[in-house]
Amino acid sequence: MSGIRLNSALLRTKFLGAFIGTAVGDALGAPFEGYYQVDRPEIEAVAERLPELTYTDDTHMMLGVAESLLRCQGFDGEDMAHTFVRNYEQEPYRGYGPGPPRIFRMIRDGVPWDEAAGLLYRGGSFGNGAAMRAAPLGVFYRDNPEMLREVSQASAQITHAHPLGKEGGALQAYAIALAANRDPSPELDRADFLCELINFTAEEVYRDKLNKIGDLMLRPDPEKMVLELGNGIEAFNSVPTAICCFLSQLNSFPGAVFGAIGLGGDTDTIGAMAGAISGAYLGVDAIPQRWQERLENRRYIAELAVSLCNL
Ligand code: RVK
Ligand code: MG
Ligand code: MG
Repeated sequence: MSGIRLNSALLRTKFLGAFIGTAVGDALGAPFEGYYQVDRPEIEAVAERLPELTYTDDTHMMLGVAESLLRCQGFDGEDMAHTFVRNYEQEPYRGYGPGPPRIFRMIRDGVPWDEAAGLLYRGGSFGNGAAMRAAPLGVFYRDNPEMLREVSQASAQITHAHPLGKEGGALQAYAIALAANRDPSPELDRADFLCELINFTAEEVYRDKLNKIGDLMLRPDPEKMVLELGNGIEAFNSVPTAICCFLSQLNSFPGAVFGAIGLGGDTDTIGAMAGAISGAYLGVDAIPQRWQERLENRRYIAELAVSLCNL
């Protein structure tokens, strides 16, 4: 990974950017989940009108990843799985996908943490639930792609045992890592960034879609992005899309997130993932204050980000 040594203040804003970026993208996208494409003025109007930016399962699980990494000073599958279970039982109303609550019940009833997910969907889920929560892994393992891959896959295994679900989680974490390792000035080389992602991924479906981003990021036509990359709940129909939204709006957090939500479909999750990468690249100050101020549990989310940065 061609990263640079970042000073500690810059690194801190990047951890904060990845965490707060996930939550803001999730909360802004949530009102539009399942929509066909949405016009930017409509998203902007709703964003300004919401009294609170309330997050969903995407952020709730991302917080679980961070809590467990902090408690165990690194990855511990048993602890992370039980953290997910506890958090879900405390706040089951967050809009979880169909699979995870079933897996949480199995784990609570004694099925080993790395076996439960394989019992669903004939060989595991390829939903985007492992990718949506990847921000803490991306920033924490940013300097070690092998470890990042290994831990991303193992932590995905708790809920997403299908190889494409796990690979989506690893790819999203790596995109966040690459973004966190780049100083935003001077601007990053987008072709080089894409090339690193293509070299990283081990699955053809992701490689094929990443190869399409080179053109799409230069001319981000929503119809074409949905047609070629997808906007669905499956990891392979949403992780490359989020990466494309970030790359087509490199210098604007609102641009990346509005672009993602504007595609319709799984808006909270694609918003959360584009927000995580953009926040990791630009840092937390790129996220408009008027959104940060209204973000639910902002102080706690920020505390976790800073603690992980200091670990
Ligand atoms: C509600 C066939 C499969 C499959 C397989 C499909 C929240 C199923 C968040 C499944 C995110 C869905 C989202 C989601 C995250 C997965 N064969 N179909 N092998 N694997 N699917 O249940 O945590 O919004 O239709 O694992 O990944 O905001 O129901 O949930 O948008 O993908 O949920 O997969 O969902 P799950 P998840
Ligand atoms: Mg959600
Ligand atoms: Mg979603």
